[in-house]
Amino acid sequence: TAKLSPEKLLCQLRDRVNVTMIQGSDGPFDTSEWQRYLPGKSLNETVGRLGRCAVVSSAGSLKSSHLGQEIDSHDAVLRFNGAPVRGFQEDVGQKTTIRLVNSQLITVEEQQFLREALYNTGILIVWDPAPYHAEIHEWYRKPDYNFFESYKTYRSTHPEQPFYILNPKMQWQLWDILQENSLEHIQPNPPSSGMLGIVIMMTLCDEVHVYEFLPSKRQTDICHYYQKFYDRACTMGAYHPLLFEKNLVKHINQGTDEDIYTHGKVTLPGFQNVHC
Ligand code: NCC
Repeated sequence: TAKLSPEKLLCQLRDRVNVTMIQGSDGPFDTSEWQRYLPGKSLNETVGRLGRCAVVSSAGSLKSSHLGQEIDSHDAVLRFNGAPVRGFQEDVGQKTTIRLVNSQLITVEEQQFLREALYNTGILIVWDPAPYHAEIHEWYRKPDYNFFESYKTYRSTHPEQPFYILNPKMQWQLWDILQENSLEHIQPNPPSSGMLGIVIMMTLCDEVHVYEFLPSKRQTDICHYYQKFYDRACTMGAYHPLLFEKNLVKHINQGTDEDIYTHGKVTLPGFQNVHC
């Protein structure tokens, strides 16, 4: 259903989706209070240039995949929300370089977020659904979840761990491209953490392997590899435009259909390797 060629679509993603983290010079964050909380270094400075990267979805189809070793062989691994590694190394590996969490998790589940050791590894990035193409000021006044206090508390207790706030502009720049390349009208809800994480890694890495975002032969209605909870909406999407995200990722996949079927694995180029 995609309208652009894979090459052109990659160029659109590279040129129109601005992946940036909130900085102390941005709008309402340019106060002395926020300077104390926001990381001093940029994400790029913190991670350096990355070669091969893995994005690990939280899908139930990772169960019994034995992909752990392959995932850990990457220079960097991105995981989502509360997805654990302990007890699941065989299937999902143990390396966590970046963890992308939604604002709901750090607000509604604040106590777990502040307590659980799971979150103390690697670089944290939090994102929050913003109104369509809202300015940072407007979003700051009306975030979907008011996660700012939880963020500050975490920063105070873990000052050495890099923890970024994703610039909310990115989600709608990406959503516009999803909509333009779909034949159907998409509900104006932001992309899933999975899709945001894929594009974040494409900006940081030379090559990105995504695991079980496009489901393999192990596809299941079990929502997460770490929970006994059944819901088809986890894979197909309800709030997030997950199906459209998956169609787009399938379209730009540079790996084989066999890799998807056996490993749930997609291969994407880093934006440095996209020539327009
Ligand atoms: O479930 P969630 O996502 O944390 O999963 C992370 C990303 O993995 C991909 N995924 C997951 C399950 C599945 N069967 N197939 C998949 O492809 C998706 O790309 C997904 O984004 C989120 O996107 O942030 C989400 O977060 C959860 C929940 O808030 C967190 O897990 C914290 O508890 C949302 N679930 C609910 O709100 C009930 C989910 O809708 C989206």
